[in-house]
Amino acid sequence: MPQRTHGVRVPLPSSLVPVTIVRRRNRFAVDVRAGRRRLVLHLPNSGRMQELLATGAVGLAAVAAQARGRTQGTLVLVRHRGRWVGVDARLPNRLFETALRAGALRPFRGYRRWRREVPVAGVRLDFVLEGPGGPCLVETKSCNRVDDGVALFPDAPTVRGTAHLRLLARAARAGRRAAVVWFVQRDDARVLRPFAAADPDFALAMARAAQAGVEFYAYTCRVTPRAVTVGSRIPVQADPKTVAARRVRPRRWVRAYIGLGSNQGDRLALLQEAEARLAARPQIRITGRSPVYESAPVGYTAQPWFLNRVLQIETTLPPHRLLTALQTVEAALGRVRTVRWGPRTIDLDLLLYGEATIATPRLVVPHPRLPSRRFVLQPLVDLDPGLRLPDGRSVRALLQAVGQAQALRMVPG
Ligand code: GSY
Repeated sequence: MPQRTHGVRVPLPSSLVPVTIVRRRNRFAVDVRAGRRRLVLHLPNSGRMQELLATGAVGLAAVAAQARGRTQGTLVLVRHRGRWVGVDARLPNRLFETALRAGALRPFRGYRRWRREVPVAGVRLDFVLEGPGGPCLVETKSCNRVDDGVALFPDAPTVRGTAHLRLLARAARAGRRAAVVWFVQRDDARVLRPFAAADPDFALAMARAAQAGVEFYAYTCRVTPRAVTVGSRIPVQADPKTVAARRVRPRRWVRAYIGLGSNQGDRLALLQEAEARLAARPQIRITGRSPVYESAPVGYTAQPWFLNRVLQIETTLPPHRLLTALQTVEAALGRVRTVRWGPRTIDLDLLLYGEATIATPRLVVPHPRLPSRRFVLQPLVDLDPGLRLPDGRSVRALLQAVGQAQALRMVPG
């Protein structure tokens, strides 16, 4: 059951000014329009926030009477899909301190004194709380990325964040209490997870910190132009299965799914030849093949229709070596990479690898476009109607959500 926390509220300045985002100027500044004025605002947040800071998005800013340095104010809120979202990453510390004073967060009741910005082992910790049971080390984090109810953190690599987790893990192993508290500055999250695709090192550090005994808490917030108020506590899933790819070393057979696509030459023969070349490897066995579908091109649409199918395989190859094997088959069958997303004799995509979540510059698994491609989702459901992604999403539900707009028809194969 979500736990409700009443009354923890940080008021926002009363004179917030409506602005329209023009563009992100750099990591910490954004160009906006306020009426007829063009302003440069400070963005107190190092996250990527691409979906929030789209050109034309509406926001609210604290505009200074006189410009300070190169900026004329601070962006505080952005309107996104009908709700206000907080973008000031400094706010969580204030929310947490307000909550401490009010004794409003159950896991931290009983701490009457605390220090802020405490240097420990070369890192600055947000809080060290003093209580009868000994100190508790706390880092607060601001999160404002939510996909389908899942709060994802971080949305850009954070070396500092990973260093904090490692420090907290060491403290926990030494028997001290240590915690990370996320404030999701919006009200539509029901769970928080590491965003492994954005920062695999942070995701791994989070899994290790959880194993070491670091406590994780996350709270949603009700955000209005007047105040940010702490809402419900939501679960944090550190996901011990999230590991950097180089650490996935199967000794046994791992199930994986490979997407095949061709829209040049003898398309069906190419799909069959690609399968035969994979099956010829001792480390790969084919355990299922979907029907063949003819599908309208998705993405770059000025190209011929594709033939697509998905193979279910078992393999002892680790993910990057499997990727190399797929690229070797592509090269042997004459694939030349010219136009990105353009015509190709054969394309072999690693869609899923066991339950692994992998995010490295060369390989991202699950395949990042899998959830939006009918020509992949339909064959996956044909192979296993109960299939789920590592984050728990049902492939069949994703297929239903995509609908029938992307044309697809089964052909003899
Ligand atoms: O990564 C697959 C290449 N590809 C395809 C494809 O295989 N089928 C369809 N229908 N559209 C596609 N767009 C791209 S890129």
